[in-house]
Amino acid sequence: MMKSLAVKAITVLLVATFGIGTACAAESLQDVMKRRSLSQQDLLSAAKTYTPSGKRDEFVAFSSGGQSGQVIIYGIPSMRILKYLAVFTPEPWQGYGYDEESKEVLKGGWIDGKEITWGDTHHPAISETNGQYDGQFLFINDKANPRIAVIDLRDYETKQIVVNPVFKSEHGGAFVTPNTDYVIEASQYAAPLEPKKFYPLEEFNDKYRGGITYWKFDRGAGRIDTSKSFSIELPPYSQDLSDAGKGPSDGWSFTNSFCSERYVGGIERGRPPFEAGCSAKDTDYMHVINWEKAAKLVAQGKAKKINGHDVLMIDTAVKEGILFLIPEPKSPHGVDVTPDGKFIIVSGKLDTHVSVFSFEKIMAAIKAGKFESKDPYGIPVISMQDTLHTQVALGLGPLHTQYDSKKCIAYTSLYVDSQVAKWDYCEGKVLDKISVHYNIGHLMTMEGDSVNPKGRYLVALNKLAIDRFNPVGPLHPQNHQLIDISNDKMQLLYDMPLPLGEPHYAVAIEASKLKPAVRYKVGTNSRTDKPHPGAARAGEERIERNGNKVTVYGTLIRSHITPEIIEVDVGDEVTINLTNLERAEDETHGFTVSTYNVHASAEPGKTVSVKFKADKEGVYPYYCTEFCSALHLEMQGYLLVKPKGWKPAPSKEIAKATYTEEDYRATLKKIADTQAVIDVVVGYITSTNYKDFPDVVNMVDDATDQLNRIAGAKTKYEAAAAKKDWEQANLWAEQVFQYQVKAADIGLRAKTYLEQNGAKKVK
Ligand code: CUK
Ligand code: CUA
Repeated sequence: MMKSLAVKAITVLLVATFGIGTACAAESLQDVMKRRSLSQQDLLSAAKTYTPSGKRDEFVAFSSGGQSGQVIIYGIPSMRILKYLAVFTPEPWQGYGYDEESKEVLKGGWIDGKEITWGDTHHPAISETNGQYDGQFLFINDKANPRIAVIDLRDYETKQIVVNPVFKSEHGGAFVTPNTDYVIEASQYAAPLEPKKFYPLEEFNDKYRGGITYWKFDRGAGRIDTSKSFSIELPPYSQDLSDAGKGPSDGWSFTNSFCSERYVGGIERGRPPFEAGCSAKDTDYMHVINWEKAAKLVAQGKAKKINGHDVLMIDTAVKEGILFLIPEPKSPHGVDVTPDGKFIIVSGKLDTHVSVFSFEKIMAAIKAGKFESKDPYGIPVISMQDTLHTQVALGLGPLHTQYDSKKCIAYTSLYVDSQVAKWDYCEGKVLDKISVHYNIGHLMTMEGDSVNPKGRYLVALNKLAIDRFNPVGPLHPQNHQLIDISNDKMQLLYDMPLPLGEPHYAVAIEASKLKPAVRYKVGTNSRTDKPHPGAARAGEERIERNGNKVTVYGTLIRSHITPEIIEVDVGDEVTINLTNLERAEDETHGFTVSTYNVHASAEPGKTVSVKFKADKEGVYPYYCTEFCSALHLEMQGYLLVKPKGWKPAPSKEIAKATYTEEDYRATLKKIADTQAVIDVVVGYITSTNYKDFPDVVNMVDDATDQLNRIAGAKTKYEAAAAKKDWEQANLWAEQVFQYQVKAADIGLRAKTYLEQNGAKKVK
């Protein structure tokens, strides 16, 4: 041992002094450029994106996860993925769908009593205060099964899933009003509003409907209040994207549509297909809605209850003057309100133009009662000419628009051209274009749909990657391309493969606005934010039986699961509650029981539970699934499922190892040595102003927890030694050593933290 260490030390010295042992001297920047065929431009891009070890990103992006039903979180400009956040789909790492608390959240998303385990997420939205991102909540929609999820950014957990009570599909959500009073969700494919109601397609125009739901968000509760939410009935035009007005247009919302032809396909019945009939007319309709007044009408009882939900019918909406239509170039996609709230920009997917509508002109026409016609449902139609500010030819397939921090500057994705166009919507002129790879859908600038966009970067969310990455089979990753927009010319910086579903939209917020917690108050159910009835503190662990129901109140702390043995009878219903007693940052424990398909992730302070029927007799190890300490592998236990009528044999004891007095003395020596180390660390910490560092205070509390357990174990080893039971004496002494090791580990981390964060000597 000594010898090998010495050899190692000498080798290190030789390498450091003479470069012996390395192939050649360190490469210069020029060498690396040559070897990797990098241009000056590449180096500039690298310098703009490379985030050195330990440094953090300026912005955090929340991307839809498409068919994965999740949210993908990454940093900008490094484009490093930080988390896949489970929303509509079970996700085992987070225990989502494998512990009881998250199952309750997922259950909120069941439809007609049916479990739904996937979602098609499209549009994430960050909560806003006065039109600015506030970093408190995130919302995202499920297009396939019309639902909205609420994620709390204090702990990045999905708290609620609400099912739309009147739609069968949706798309134009989630978009928030400037103070997050409402979360907007528009339907997509028209269907009868009543649940489980059948009407033949021949009755499409009469019985099928679209609509928009305004979900009332209760910020204090951090949940959508379904009882105060309402919808507006709309014609069976396929409503598409939405956006809320802001500034002068606050109180209004805009939703466009396609297939206002109300065409019904059916090749099998000899009819031309949907795509032909749905793009026959030159225009579709933008819906202009006064949601603020709509909410008042609902409060006055003017809505009709459908499936227990308030719906303002078209007739009422028309009579009360809250619903208007404006023709827009056919098959439009994005509808995006400018940061100042004065214009609404609509992209006509099949047109080369983007159309800039003026809110002021819209209001003037409404005020003057100047309408060009009514649609078949009696909704007043305002003329396009009366409301257009300008139209700009950008290129083929314009889809979505985002804004810059610079006035009047917008960026629009061009799907067919595979380009991003930078243009001026006040003057109506194109400023720059850049090619992307390939077929861009949405694009995103930093806080680019708020009243206060931050500029700097743009991400192109491309639909195809084709040849950009190492091939991984016929299914390719998505490609999010980072573009620098801080100068007049856009510059492509980075390709990021995104290997999870097809993201549609993403939103990015200044990282400094996000302030997630590092721990829960001990015993919290993270999905309800309330104290968990199954919580236990140290010393309160127990197993209770009530008939065939066994409930475990357990705890987790490095490196120990209490209890270590759970005995049940075959057929028992077992609930295991676990509270993580840790306070230190990132000290998560996981929990699973062999072959019972349960898993939980218990972050510091959290209480989680897993539940299953012990329907097969046998021996099932359980263990901690997160590598949490040097003795993580020993963080284990046994679930014993006993056969019916099984009785233990009278004299059997658990197999013993044999220890001698010598072993016991050696362990005592080890304890004394370790204590000396701990004393030095404690001496250092208490000599500083450590109380000024809340993170260190928490670490010290955790370490003290471990040290406080020593007294009990010490009494046991001394009693055993007095009886010359060296087996017991040695094992309890070893346990004391384990408490010391964990305390020392935390203590050393606290010491490093203090050294790195400029703690001052006070003694
Ligand atoms: S959508 Cu997919 S590219 Cu759902 Cu916003 Cu436009
Ligand atoms: Cu706790 Cu591993």
